[in-house]
Amino acid sequence: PETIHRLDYTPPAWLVPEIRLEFELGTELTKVKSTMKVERNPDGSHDQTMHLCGDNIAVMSLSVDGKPAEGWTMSGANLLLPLPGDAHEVTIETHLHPATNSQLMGLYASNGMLCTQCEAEGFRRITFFPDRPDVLSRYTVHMSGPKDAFPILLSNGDMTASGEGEDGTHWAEWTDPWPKPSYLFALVAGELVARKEVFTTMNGRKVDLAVYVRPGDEERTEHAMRSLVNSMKWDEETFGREYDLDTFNIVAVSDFNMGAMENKGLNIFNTRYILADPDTATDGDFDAVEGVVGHEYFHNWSGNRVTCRDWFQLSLKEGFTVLRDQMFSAAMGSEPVKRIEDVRILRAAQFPEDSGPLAHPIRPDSYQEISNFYTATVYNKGAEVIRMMHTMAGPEAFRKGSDLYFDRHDGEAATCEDFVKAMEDGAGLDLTAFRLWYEQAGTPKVTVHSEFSDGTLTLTVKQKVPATPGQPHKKPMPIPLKIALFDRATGSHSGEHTLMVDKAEQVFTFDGFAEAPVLSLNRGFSAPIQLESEVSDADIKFLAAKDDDAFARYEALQQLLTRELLGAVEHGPDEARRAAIAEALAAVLDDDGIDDLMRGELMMLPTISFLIELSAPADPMAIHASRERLKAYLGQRLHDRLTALHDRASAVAYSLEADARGARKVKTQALILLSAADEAETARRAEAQYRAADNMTDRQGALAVMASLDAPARDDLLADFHGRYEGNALVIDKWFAIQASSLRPDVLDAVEALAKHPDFTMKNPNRVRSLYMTVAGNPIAFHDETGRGYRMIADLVLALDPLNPQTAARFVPWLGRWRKIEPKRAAMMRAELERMAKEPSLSKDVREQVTKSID
Ligand code: HT7
Ligand code: ZN
Repeated sequence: PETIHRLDYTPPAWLVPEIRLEFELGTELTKVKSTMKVERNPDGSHDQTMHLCGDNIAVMSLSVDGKPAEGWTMSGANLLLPLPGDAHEVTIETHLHPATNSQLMGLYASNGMLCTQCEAEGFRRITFFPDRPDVLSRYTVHMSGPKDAFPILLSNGDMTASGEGEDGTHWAEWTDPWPKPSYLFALVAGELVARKEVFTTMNGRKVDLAVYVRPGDEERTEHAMRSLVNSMKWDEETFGREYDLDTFNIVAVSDFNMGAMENKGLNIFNTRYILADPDTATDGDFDAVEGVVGHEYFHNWSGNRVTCRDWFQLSLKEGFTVLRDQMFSAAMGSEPVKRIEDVRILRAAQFPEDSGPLAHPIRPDSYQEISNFYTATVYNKGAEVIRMMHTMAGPEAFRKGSDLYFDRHDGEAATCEDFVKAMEDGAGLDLTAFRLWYEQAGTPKVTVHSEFSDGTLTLTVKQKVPATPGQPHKKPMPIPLKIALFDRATGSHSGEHTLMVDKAEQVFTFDGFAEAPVLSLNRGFSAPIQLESEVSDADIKFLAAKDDDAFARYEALQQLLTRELLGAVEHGPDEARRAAIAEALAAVLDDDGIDDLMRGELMMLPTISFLIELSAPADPMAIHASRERLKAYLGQRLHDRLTALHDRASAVAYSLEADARGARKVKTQALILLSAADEAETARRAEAQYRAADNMTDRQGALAVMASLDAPARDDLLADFHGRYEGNALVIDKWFAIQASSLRPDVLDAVEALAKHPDFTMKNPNRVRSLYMTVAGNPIAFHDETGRGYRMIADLVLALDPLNPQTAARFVPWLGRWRKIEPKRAAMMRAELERMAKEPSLSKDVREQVTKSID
């Protein structure tokens, strides 16, 4: 496959200022007529030929200025159209078959309705077009179809006309006044019902809001609507961004490759991120709905009004929008808890990517298939990079930078460089060296060595950015490292410092201490680095108890836990350290000053994926065993506190308020710690929690704990859960995932049986992910010593690839982590990659991931 390089960018030779699309809708056959006003780009090459992308479509008719076109040719799937003048009208007809579109890109059928997904390169599956984000057009969309099958007809912008046709058909016309790239085009047709509300913007304009779902689901849209209204208000208050159409529609569809899509004025969502009520959605699901609704809405400015020049700039919209959704969720809930969750995701998903064969900078230099670059690096590390600018500038100056960015580039297709320049000019920062974060892949490793004499503390900070594919030699990165120096006697500090670390080795001194202070480093996770600190266990324990930065307090406990978990793999448990951990956790359980949402975070052990990262080449089973051993130890040592906590939290009535959510969180965390210590008692408590539950958080939490136990009630509860929620796709997804996450030795047998269950289908990405992504993330299953877990994932990729290459490709990176794993398993993982590579008909998506993962 062809490799596309960032530096090869050239502006388009032809522009399309206006397009009219006419759809005759049908599930089996949809006819599309596109009429484009095209004009030569004064800033482009003077190519006489217009290049129109296509994918899996054929030209049914083609005319230029009303006459049949002459001299056009096909170059592979693309159309080459010679045009003699500077401006023309081009009309093309294509035929689509939505019912058989299993890739879920372009126009497809889902659960009886028709919908589109065009980012990144799906529009070319609808009509021939210069399908690149720097070609911006005004769209008018006319659609007609049978009224009984498609009573609701939606597209971008506002509806400008509608009417009845013949033979039970009807039509609607939608006009979007804002020029947009083709990836933001959307259309939805089907039987839908809506929750509606009117939002008044900061300038008093009324906007009609609607959340469309399938009949029967409308009761589960209240939280999505609330989240949308909150997002609109928050973006006005925090970034000064107002909505710019009279209509804002959201539609939930059950077959979707990703989470959601920010099409202008018509966001399309995976049902998973819209539907939520207490009986079917956990607190985590509620949070995810809020975050994703916010994310897609925020794209209206960071992505739509200012879009990307080319796909290498993806982080321009995604990194910035992730930061915006993180800030929004923090503002709606608990800031420190949200920060902890975001860092946990970064460490579990992005750090492994950054140190593996698929590592790439947040602005990649090349790709074969752009869908493979919707990664944790582009999204989450991209957000961290902009967060560092926020840290360096402070909130007011950052806002000046973002205002300037939006003003300067409104209506444009911009680059990451444009964003950085606007931040420099608006926020008054010098980001010359900081631009390295866009260029270099890899997580910097930072070590801090401290010495104390005569009242002076000397910190020697060293950093090393590891080599990554294509980048063997790295320069030191500019790292804003927030620190505080604690007085041992008083337990307080005299203020935070932000050290700008930008050399391979640097020395910082601090005077005026009577005794060596305790170091609190990278507070708030001010930089996305791996910190190797020499801080003693005693000092970490001090911070775990006393640090006033909630994130740093969490971090101190995690560090202590990590030391013990990895140390025990090498040379067995360290009694003194285990006791220190138990004491620190006991303090967490006893501390009335901590709310339960934070307590729940502090009770969680580091993820196996993060521990593998730190101990490569890792024996995943040894890490898992070490984790279970520590859980058992803590479960025993803290037994009375944990059961008391479980009892206390069980008495709290259901509500969506923070206290009640916190109670549910600690309830299940207590069960998790207890489960490794006393199976029988935990099974009794889990069963009681399940049977008493009046909400999904408690029910799922109890069932997930139960799924790993060998308890008599286990199978009954699993059957009860399935029976209770039969027909509710999102909850049945949970039923599959709960079983695939089991830590029992028979988990792979169970997964094989589940793959044959009548509710399992390869056609629905949520269902496939619920079973197999859970297997890939379950160390007991995936790293089974026979290699069966690896084979299962490779078999899945090969079976899914012909149907849905994008979703199939997302499983490959799990096998690509072979270098991090001990040699015997690594060889089996690599062998599966080699087996996949031999398959001649692999998609471009899977082939790119497999080839890069083997090297
Ligand atoms: N911007 C959206 C990306 C997206 C996507 C990309 C490839 C294939 C399918 C997709 N669906 C949505 C999602 C977002 O970041 O908001
Ligand atoms: Zn996004």
